[in-house]
Parts: sequence; C-alpha cells; structure tokens
Amino acid sequence: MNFNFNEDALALQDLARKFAREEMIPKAAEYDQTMEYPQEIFAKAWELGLVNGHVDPDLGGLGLGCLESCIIAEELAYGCTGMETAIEANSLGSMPLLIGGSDELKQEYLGRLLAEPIQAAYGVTEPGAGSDVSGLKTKAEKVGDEWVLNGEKMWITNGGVANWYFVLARTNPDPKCPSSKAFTGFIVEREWEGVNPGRKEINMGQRCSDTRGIRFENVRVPEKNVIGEVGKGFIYAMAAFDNTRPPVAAAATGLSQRALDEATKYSFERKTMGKPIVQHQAISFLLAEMASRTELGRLMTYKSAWQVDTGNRNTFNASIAKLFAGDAANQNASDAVQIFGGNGFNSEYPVEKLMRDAKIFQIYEGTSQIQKLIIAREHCSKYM
Ligand code: CO8
Ligand code: FAD
Repeated sequence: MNFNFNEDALALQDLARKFAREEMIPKAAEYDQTMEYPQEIFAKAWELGLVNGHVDPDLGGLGLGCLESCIIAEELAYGCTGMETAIEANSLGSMPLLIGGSDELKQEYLGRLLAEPIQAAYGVTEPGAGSDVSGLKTKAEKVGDEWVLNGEKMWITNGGVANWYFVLARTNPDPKCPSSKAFTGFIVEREWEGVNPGRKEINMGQRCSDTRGIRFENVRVPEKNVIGEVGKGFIYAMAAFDNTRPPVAAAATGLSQRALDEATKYSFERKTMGKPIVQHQAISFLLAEMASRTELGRLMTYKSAWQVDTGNRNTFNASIAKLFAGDAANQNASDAVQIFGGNGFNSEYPVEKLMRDAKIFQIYEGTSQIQKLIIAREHCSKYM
C-alpha cells in the first residue's frame, strides 16, 4: 500500500475540498432547515466531475478508482453529509449495473447520468426487510417477453428525484431457492406506469437528502432491463456494497474530521478558569481521541478501497471500515458538542447538525450490527 497520492488524486482532493468549503458549507444550515433537495449543489458538483466519477472511460466516464472516490467523498462530506449522500447515491444506484450489466444497458443508463445532472437510486430495502435482504417480497414475473414488477421499497435515497432505479426483486418463488439464485436486478425508470414514489421522509439528520418509499404496481419491465443474469441480482447487490461501503466510511471520516476541526478551533477561543479550554487536559485529551479515531477510520477506509483497486476481495475490510468510521463519526460529533458546552446544543453552531447527521452512518449501507455479522463470518471462515 502506498498512500502518496499522485498528482491527479491530489488535484481531485483540492477540487472537492474547495467545492465543499465554498459551495456546501455556506448553504448547509439552510438546506438542513428547509430539507429542500440540493439540486443546485448536485448540478455544480456534476459540472466539476465530482459526481459519477466511477463510470468507466469507455462509457465516457472518468474511470476513477475506489480510493479516488473515497478522497472525493471525504471532502464533500466535510462540507455536508446530507448533500454528499445525495451525490454518492448515484454511485450506489449504478454499481450493480456496472458490475453485472450488459454494455448496451450501461451505455443507456450510465450514459444518461453523464449527459445531464440527474440522479439514480438503489432500491433494495423494503418496509419488512432491511438487514435481511433475502427476506424482501417485491417480485417480478415473466409474462411474454416482459417482466411484471410488484412490491414496495422503503428508505430509498434519491427516491423522489431519481431518473431510474436499481430494483432487486424475487424472481424464483420457491422459498427453498438460495438467495444467490432467487433474485434478479432490474433497471426501472421513474416515469414508467405503475412506479409511485411516496412522500419525502422527514429524518433526524442529513435532512436535505431525499428518502422515500416507492410502490411498484404491475410495472412492465422489458427483458433488456434485466441486469446481467436472471437469478444473480442478490450477488450483484452485495458485490456493490464492497465498492460503496469504503466511500460511505470515507464520508463518515469527513464528518469526524469536521467535528475535530470545529472542536479544536473552539477550544482555542473559549476561555474558562482563566485559560483557553484547550489548556485543560480533559479537553485536549478529548481532541487526542477524536484525532486518533479520524486517522484510524481514514486508514481503514483507504485499505478497503485500495483492495478494490488492486482487484482483491475487500468484504472483510469494507465492513471494518464502515463499522469503525461510522462509530467514530458518532463519537466525534458527540465529543464536539461536549467541547462546545451549551453552544454545542444550539443550532447557531455547526456541531449539533453533525451529531444528527452522524447517526445514519451506523444504519444505512448495513447497520453496525450487520457489519459485525459480516466481519465475524469472514473472520471465522478462515478457521474452518
Ligand atoms: N460479494 C459477492 N457475493 C456475496 C457477497 C459479496 N460481498 N456477500 C454475500 N454474497 C453471496 C454469498 O457468497 C452467497 O452465495 P452462495 O449461496 O453462492 O454461497 C449469497 O450471496 C448469500 O449470502 P449470505 O448467505 O451471506 O446471505 P444472508 O441472507 O445471510 O445475508 C447479509 C447476508 C450480509 C446480512 C446481507 O443481507 C446484508 O448485507 N444485509 C444488509 C443490507 C444493507 O446493507 N442494506 C443497505 C441498503 S442501501 C443503503 O442503505 C443506502 C444508504 C445511502 C446511500 C447513499 C450513499 C451514501
Ligand atoms: P432492521 O433490519 O429491522 O434492524 C433493526 C435492528 O435490528 C437494527 O439495530 C439491526 O442492526 C438489528 N438487526 C437486524 N438483524 C440483525 C441480526 N441478524 N443480528 C444482529 N442485529 C440485527 N436502503 C436502500 O435499499 N437504498 C437506499 O438508498 C437506502 N437509503 C437509506 C437512507 C436512510 C436515511 C435510511 C434511514 C435508510 C436507507 N436505506 C436504504 C435502508 C437501510 O439500509 C436500512 O434501514 C438498514 O439496512 C436497516 O434495515 P431496517 O431499517 O429494516 O432495520
């Protein structure tokens, strides 16, 4: 592993950092309050090449590696994780297609994302099945040369704004059929008849990100919109996470770094008992712990991304990175609020938003408990 970034990666980092500082931070509080979808920010980021960077060059994309995507995700998340989630959801939505889709399908749907600043979404979770993906009930049946899709998805990021969705549906009704053969992935367009996104959900944090339920009622999906092989959708959906959990861990690290920076600046300014609070060891030790967590989360994120870029299976390390960085973001945000004292609890200061925004990093893209389940399985399999 070598984390001396090359010139291109450093230029991307600078670009994303400048964008976060100049475009995102000044508007973050307003978008948090209004909960409006940040289309203006999305479009500017898209113009700069900070969205969809993972799309292959032969499809017209930048072909960025996972590590470069993580560098961008961390910088954007430093600005606002609500906006960053809205941007990063395009990678998650398109990842199963990149992994399993035909060239024709990729050209059509990834081509759309490159042609205009529009969104994609990843539709797996349902009201009755989140952690237990194998338990999802949305089904697709082959009728003639089309598939007919029925079911309901829940908590879909970009659900109300996406042009198209990746939808995972059961195509083998036999309950004994293994997950690796029972589900199929489809590309479903927002404008097709029978596709009904619900109301925007009002969440604790990352409030400008658009999260919705979506109902699919007798939606007719052409055969060409099947991703890869019929029956392999579960595998594509899981393999996607190996690529997207590192950027989620990177975003959590961006939030950790922001909490650390805000808390450090404040602790130099705020005085009690005749000296800046940074000179109280209790405060400087909190900063030391926050700095350690940020560095460790970043290192594990880089390692799990580097494995993707070097063609190695990273499931174990991606889950460790997501687990550790998600917990680190929550602890850092909480410590930052503590260091700000009463001001930390107030929306005039930036850290209460960080604390609300951080919580979802322990829930989406697999809860912390599910990351432990994956880490334990991967670990134990080496002993069997
Ligand atoms: N790669 C390839 N194949 C895999 C992988 C993988 N990573 N993982 C599992 N598989 C295969 C297995 O090898 C097995 O195949 P086979 O039968 O041939 O051996 C098959 O899949 C079944 O695997 P399991 O037996 O492990 O399946 P389980 O039913 O036990 O379930 C999990 C496994 C890990 C519990 C799975 O259900 C899971 O990951 N749950 C969590 C779901 C999750 O993370 N949801 C997130 C939804 S998206 C989201 O939240 C987006 C948030 C915001 C987005 C914006 C971006 C910031
Ligand atoms: P459950 O699975 O019901 O879990 C409830 C609790 O039980 C959790 O603490 C969980 O960790 C624990 N638990 C469950 N099973 C086990 C087990 N086997 N062992 C130990 N503990 C367990 N999904 C998408 O498909 N696409 C998206 O774009 C998307 N975006 C989201 C955005 C937001 C804001 C939110 C809130 C969710 C989003 N999700 C999305 C869904 C998200 O991935 C799920 O909420 C998450 O995976 C947990 O599923 P659940 O909510 O059904 O909780």
